Amino acid sequence: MPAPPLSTDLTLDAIRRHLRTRTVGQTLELLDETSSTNTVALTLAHAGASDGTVVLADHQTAGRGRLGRAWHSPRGSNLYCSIVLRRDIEPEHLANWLSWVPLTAGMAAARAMTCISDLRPMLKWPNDILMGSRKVGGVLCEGAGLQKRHPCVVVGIGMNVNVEANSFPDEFREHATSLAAEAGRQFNRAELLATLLRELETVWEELSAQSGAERVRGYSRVCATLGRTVEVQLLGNASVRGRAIAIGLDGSLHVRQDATGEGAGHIEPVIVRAGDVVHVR
Ligand code: BT5
Repeated sequence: MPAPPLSTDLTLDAIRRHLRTRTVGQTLELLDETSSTNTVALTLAHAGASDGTVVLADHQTAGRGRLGRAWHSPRGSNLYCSIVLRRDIEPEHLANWLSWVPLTAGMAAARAMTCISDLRPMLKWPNDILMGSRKVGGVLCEGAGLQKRHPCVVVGIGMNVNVEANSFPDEFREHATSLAAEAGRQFNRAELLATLLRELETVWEELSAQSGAERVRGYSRVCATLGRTVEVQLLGNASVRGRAIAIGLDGSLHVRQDATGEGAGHIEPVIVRAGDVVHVR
């Protein structure tokens, strides 16, 4: 039988044929269209959805990024998915765990892309998946009950898969790309999704098993931000400019600020726990 056209590649059957996980994606809801898979997954999480539940949509009418920004989500060409993640975490480790969840999700997304395409995406701290300087995907984590001993997070991942590079809106066309635009061929989304879910399962097992130093080493290897001159917009109006020199054990970004004059070399780096990074050089 001839292969189905790629626009109909995202079916439950096709996903299950490729899926090799124990928990992540074993419960999976595939929607033709929704506002935002994160919104649906948050509702399911509040209603008690189990760890590893996945919501996937072919099209989002109100896909979102961080800080109320929009995520461009055309039909039939990309991946928009949200995963319910539940763990048993000691309260004193909660903040650390919460900062590593989005970083490790980005690592899993980059690994999955490499597995199916041989491309080598890198990560812009904290949540962008880049091919060169262009964004090919992003991660949005939202809490669904963090006050308890059993925190629950919804991890939303958007990947530009088969969308044409010239179809992005003007505002960010120069800064966006897709796997197909980079590789010069189309990809099967069911296979990519199943690979992503397997990689997520792996990174989240590693997150519980690894030492902090191993975690930092793993992330640093795929982090395009390290060594770059960056401009960081902190929450509020403040910003920091300098060289990104390290990832902290808590997943923070350490930035040595530009400074001149006596004693400049001894200024402690700024530790950034949340913010928007621009790679300047
Ligand atoms: C992100 O936000 O990068 C997180 C994106 C997460 C999207 C997924 S899709 C499944 C789940 N359900 C949702 O509703 N969301 C998640 P941020 O760092 O704030 O980046 C947003 C910015 O990226 C926008 O302001 C645009 O400049 C740019 N942008 C929007 N859509 C894009 C796209 N498809 N590809 C590349 N860049 C895009």
